[in-house]
Amino acid sequence: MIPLQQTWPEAFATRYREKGYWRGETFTSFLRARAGEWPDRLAVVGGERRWSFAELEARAETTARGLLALGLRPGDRVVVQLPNIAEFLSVVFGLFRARLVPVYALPAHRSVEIIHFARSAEARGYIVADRHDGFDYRPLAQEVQREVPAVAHVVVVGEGGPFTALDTLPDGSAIELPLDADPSEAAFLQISGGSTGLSKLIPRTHDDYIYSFRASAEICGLTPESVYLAALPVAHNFPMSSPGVFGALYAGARVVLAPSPSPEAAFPLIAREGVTITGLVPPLALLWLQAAPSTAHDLSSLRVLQVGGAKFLTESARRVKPVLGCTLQQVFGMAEGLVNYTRLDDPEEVIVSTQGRPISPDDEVLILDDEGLPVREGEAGHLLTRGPYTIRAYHNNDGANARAFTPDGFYRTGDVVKRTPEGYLVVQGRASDHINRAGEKISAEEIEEHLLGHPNVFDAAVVSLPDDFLGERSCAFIIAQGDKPKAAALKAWMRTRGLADFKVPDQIVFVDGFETTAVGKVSRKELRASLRRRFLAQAEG
Ligand code: OOB
Repeated sequence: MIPLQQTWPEAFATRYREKGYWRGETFTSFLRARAGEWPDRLAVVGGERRWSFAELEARAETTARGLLALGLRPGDRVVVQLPNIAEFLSVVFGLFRARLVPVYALPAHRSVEIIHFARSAEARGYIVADRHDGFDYRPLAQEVQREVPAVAHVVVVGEGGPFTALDTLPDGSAIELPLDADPSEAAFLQISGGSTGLSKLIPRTHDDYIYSFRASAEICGLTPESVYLAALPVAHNFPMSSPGVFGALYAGARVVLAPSPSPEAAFPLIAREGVTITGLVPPLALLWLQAAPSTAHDLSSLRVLQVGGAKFLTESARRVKPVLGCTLQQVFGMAEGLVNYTRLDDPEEVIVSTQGRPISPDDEVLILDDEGLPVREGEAGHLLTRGPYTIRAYHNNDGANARAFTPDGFYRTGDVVKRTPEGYLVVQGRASDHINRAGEKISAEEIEEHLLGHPNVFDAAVVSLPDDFLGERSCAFIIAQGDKPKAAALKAWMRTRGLADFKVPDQIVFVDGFETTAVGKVSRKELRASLRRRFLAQAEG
């Protein structure tokens, strides 16, 4: 087994330990501690399942043994693609117990994304649900195995079909479980929003990730009496760790998993389970604000509504308290690390008009101009960061690392922000070419590559357009060749490519040509910017 090692220089690692951020805990050790302290306390509610801390731990151990008995070996990477069901937690804690390394995929991902994760993580296993949201994951798993034969083991939660079902894993009672992980090892690989090209893999260590959700749980006021509703897909960093399901379990609180974030699914759960805190992306928060006044469900247990993943406009933010009767918390985070929160006791004006301040006193934040010099206080600039839970490198990706990190280890977030005198960040926009579609990050480049695969597409440029509901929607400008396809047909063709549905362009605009300058072709970045500008000017005029 070759563990994925921490990438912080030793001097930083020492400091983070001395300051008590990194405490040497692991996922396995903290779950064991909770199960020891509160064996019978209800920890996880998902569908019909209601598991105590002891039951969660016992299930994790059975899963760990079963996966090793199946043939996985400590150190192997395992792509996990599960919706918000209780087994998400027993499976990932089982993987940690067996020293297997989860690679988190979203339920919306399809063959293109999963094959990419499996290849770049060199995965040997893939764990899926049988079906979710009308989609059968087993044919997808067959396709992934055909393309990436190294994925030797597929496990299905539910009906196994051609594969092993989770509850019929081979008996592993005689298996000797490995010693617990070194806390400085990568516990799992998270996926990046993918601002250029395909998603990158983000190695997060036990030390750094546990610090981030332990501190988040404190900032969010979690106690063993709290009830956290995972409404967003739990594989995403926000509902996973800000404070998310892990922060909740760490605090001894209860996790409730919602099958969907819609008011129809979530409101009855809030009422039934006495949910005290949950997190949403802005478009969902708007839907909740719309649905709440006329709902028959009692939402009065809700104390905190977190909103993040994309910019929540101040005017919408102002409505949260009067409509839902709870405190809004803005969350501006990234899977690479840095997470900012407004604090629960901040003045209302700070809560509605900023995206919060960092978790840690040791989160270093730089705001730089295009030349790389610090902007004057209060001016907008590029956000760079370094700290006790922000990665120093992506997994196995020298090209991306050279672009995304400075030589002294700052991560270039791609976001453009301002800082208030009190140290709160206000997101202005971003420098990188991705579309933030309701919190889902879409790389313009990745979608352009796909469009170029169509025989009647000569060239394509994908940009974000403002959208009242989604925040941003994607628009593809296309130069056709030969028979010009219909927009609907092109979208339908994109859907057959095995891409997550949210990546299919929302809008397609055919153009005769792209602007080039006198010196020749403009950069794709400038091209996208100018297409976007011209389109918006025309739409307004
Ligand atoms: C979260 O993580 P990712 O990795 O999906 O996306 C990170 C990017 C940020 O760089 C920023 O561009 C955008 O998403 N973003 C926001 C935002 N929160 C995230 N932009 C404006 N306002 C916000 N509040 O999205 C994520 C991870 C952990 C916690 C919360 C969100």
